[in-house]
Amino acid sequence: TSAKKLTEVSIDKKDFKQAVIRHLHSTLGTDENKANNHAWWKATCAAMQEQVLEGLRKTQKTHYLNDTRAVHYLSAEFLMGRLLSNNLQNFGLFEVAQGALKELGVELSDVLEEEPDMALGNGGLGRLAACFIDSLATMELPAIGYGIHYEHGLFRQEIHGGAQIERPDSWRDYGNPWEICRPESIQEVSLYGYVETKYGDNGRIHKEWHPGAIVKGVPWDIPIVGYGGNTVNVLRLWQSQSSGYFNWDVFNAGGYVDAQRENVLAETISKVLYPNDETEAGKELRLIQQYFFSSCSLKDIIRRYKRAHGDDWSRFADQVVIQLNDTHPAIAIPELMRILVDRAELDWDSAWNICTNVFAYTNHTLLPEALEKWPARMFEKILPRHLEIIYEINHRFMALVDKQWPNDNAMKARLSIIEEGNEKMVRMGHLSVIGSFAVNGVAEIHSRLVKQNLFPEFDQLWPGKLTNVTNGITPRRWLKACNPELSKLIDKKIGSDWPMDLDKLQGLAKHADNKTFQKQFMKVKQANKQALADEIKQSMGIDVDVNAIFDVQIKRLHEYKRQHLNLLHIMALYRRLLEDPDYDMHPRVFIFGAKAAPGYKLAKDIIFAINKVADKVNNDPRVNNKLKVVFMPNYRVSLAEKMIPATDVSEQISTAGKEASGTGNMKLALNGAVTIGTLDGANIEIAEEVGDDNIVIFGMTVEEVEALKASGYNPYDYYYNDAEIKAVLDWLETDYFTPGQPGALVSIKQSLLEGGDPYMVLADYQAYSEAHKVIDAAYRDKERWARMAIINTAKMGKFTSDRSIRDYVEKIWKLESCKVES
Ligand code: DL6
Repeated sequence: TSAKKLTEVSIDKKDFKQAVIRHLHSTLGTDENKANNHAWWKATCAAMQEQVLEGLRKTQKTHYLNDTRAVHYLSAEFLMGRLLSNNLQNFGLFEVAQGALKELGVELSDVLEEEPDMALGNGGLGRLAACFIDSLATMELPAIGYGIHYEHGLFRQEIHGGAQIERPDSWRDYGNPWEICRPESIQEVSLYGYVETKYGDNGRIHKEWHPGAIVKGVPWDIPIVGYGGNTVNVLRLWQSQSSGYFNWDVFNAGGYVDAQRENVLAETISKVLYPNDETEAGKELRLIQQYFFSSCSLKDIIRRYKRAHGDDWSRFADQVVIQLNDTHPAIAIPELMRILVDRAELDWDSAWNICTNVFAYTNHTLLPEALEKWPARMFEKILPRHLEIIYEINHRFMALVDKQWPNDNAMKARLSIIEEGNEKMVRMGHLSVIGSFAVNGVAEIHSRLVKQNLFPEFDQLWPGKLTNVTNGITPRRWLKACNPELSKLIDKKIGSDWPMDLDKLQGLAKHADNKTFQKQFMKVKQANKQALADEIKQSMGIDVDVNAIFDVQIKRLHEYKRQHLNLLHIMALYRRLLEDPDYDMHPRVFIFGAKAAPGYKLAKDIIFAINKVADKVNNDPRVNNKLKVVFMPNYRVSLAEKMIPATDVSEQISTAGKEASGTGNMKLALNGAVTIGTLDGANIEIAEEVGDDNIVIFGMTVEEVEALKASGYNPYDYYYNDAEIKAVLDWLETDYFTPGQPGALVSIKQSLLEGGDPYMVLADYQAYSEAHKVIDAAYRDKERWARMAIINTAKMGKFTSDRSIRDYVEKIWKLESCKVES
């Protein structure tokens, strides 16, 4: 492979060892005798970074000399996780580093544990961005990721007395060895102020924005190493800093406190990641964050373009495509218009023509609370010129709507960027669709629903603009690196080129009935389960039996993802065991990992309930170790890497129509877990790939959900007609799980009854319970289960993020790969 080729020519064990020692001495000022694991980690990163930076230099030079068209992936989130292991793997240097450190008496696995996760994202959307930039570099495509250099990433979760407590995340407190500051590329961003209208000699109106504040955007570059190590792209993250312009005047005039206030505002912009995931975040600071990084990124893109093309804008759309990862960077659309019309003095139509050939937008959710809208009033205060531009875009768009649907005011109201109501709002989704040449959903069913339910008129207006690109995951991180033993087994069976061509895994299918291979495959699973069991014992003091079924639900905590459906079923199993100690079930360990948005009360209540039920069940001798419940705190990328290889059953149980795609479902199946899931998001496509025998599907379809809702869903029907549901919900009201605190878990019951059960948990309960019996029976048949697990791994080729990127390239970006000579 190219990784091997590069390794041969780049660095061997002896050189690597020398590089580590050199950095230990001259970068860190310590030596082999004094160094702790943290120092070894830093020295190893520095040794690796030498290789990485050489790759980066070559890549940038090649792209510049070839004047390549590039994609610019704008995302408010990049959930990168750890980089050392990934970079070693992608450069083909993992074993080299392992051997070098071993000779120094150091275990690479211990060193890897020193790295803090780079958690600059909430969940699926941010992790998708991280997988995509891995694939872009691997496929040698010219690409830059743009985002925010948050000082604090997603909060660290602690569990106290069963409840979630949020602690600040400080991923770069002791320095981050991968990032490079680029002061030479600092950008300035304006905020607030007012707009002056000027009339030129030629009668042309010119708008001048007089900002009230200017902040600096300082770029930090993180090199992104493609598999094989040939292309090293960049993730550029912007940190906000005070520009000093205004505060000096204020300061000199004696306004010390005011001057300081401006500093604080400027530095607050990139201080923290909003910890929301599909919940509302309508805060002024968030809009400022969005504008800040969009504006810095655009100016950076334009600077680079101008270096090659000067003031000739005619080729801009040929060279530049900008992908908006959700609506968070949608403000880039009016920002580009502002730059083109106010600064470059292009006429409106030419500017709009450039814009609408540059931007493309990905939608990641249909949940109304996650569709961004900003009060026009807030816009006027922070970005007065942008609001004018949005009005102008809308005015022209309304004329188009009138042409298509003459005199239809209801249609205009529906399609307008401006939502009229008590408070005028700017709809960022509408702005994104109108300003982009392509819009995609993230799984077949989601893209269909985007067309049918979210933007049907836009689909009529611009047939073909709305499309689908099913999500994917990088198999380098999510199989090769996180599951080394399975990877080695696969290498032996089908060769080692599957990480670049995941369809090759198909080759495993023909061995799915082979007893020896089944044993080998399940032996790896058992060893991974043992490693996780050790981790659970060490971090939480809970003993779990590796012969039990490891049943895992890992994702953000949200009602639509229905962790509470899982919990109700666990309580029902517990109850069945108490009523009948011989209740026939294979031992199960239910394992959760989930963070709740700090302001999302019910989500936090569900975490609390899981922990309280876990306390009771795990300490009740009557269940005879048939049932265990584990909530692993602080779910994050590096924890996922340990949980996923050890999973038998993957819980993907969202209400049909609510989970846009899911990507955890893909990671788990790739590692040989069997899905219990609804017909939602990418589960549907996973089912198509693995076949009905190798997945357990249950519950209502989207159509059934819609029909039940239309007919007037009443959760009490299920409560009164299903004795188990009633008993379990009533149990929540007692103090059985919360001794001395009756009612501590009642909010869950309330939301499912008085609250109307918005995600139809009770309606799907029976089907879910039956589906678990199917899982139980399948697992007891060892050969059948091994076959199912192998087929899951074998059939995941479609879900490599390389395929997603290929789809983007063909359908949207029209990019060409560019070979970087090593
Ligand atoms: O597309 C990535 C990921 C999907 O896999 C999940 O199904 C979806 O819930 C998630 N969406 C978000 C939405 N956040 N906002 N806005 O994270 O995207």
